Amino acid sequence: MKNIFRETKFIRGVTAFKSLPPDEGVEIILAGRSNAGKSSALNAICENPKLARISKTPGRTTEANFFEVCKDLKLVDLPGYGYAKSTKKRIDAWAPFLDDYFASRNSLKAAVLFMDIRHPFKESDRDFSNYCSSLAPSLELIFVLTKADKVKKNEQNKAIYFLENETGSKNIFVVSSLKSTGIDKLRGKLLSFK
Ligand SMILES: Nc1nc2c(ncn2[C@@H]2O[C@H](COP(=O)(O)OP(=O)(O)OP(=O)(O)O)[C@@H](O)[C@H]2O)c(=O)[nH]1
Ligand SMILES: [Mg+2]
Repeated sequence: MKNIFRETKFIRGVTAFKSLPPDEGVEIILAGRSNAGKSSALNAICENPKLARISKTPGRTTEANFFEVCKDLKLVDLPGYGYAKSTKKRIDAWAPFLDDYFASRNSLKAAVLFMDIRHPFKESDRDFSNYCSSLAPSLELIFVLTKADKVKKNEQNKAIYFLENETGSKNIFVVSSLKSTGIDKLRGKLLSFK
């Protein structure tokens, strides 16, 4: 089947509410701790290694980067949270913009929360989930365990079990952007919001 995500284009990086693209169609945010593999997953979904910048250094993504998949679907690659000492400052710097964004964005339908499968649902992930539920109660949370290629099958299952218990959710995907496993299922999930 044709992968419509291949046509995805970068629109712009946003750091202020007034710079947001028009609030229309469906928007899905990609969130998670720094280095969780958000940008890599976006590139794997879109089969375009040059689309979003990837780095071994956490904190590479510093703006909310808007990508247009097609006229009525956008993906938003957010800066990572939970990064070392600067975390608090970074989250505080973002908060005013994100509060408004989450609370008022009609097109925002889902948040994909990426987590390294070796470190599932840390405190900052719980904070972010709670933040989403409080500001945007109708937002669907999708949990994605990344870097599946780094662990054996039984460790993958342990992480899934742990995450299910912690969140009470079955909306869980396991992917490896490196090997492109689980990516097609995730594409299907994202398209279901269109
Ligand atoms: N082995 C493996 N490494 C991965 C995978 N996905 C991402 N990585 C590596 O993890 C590191 C971080 O990846 P990014 O995609 O830049 O992470 P991010 O969540 O966008 O990070 P920030 O932009 O800093 O928030 C890079 O070194 C990637 O190559 C994967 O599926 N398998
Ligand atoms: Mg990134």
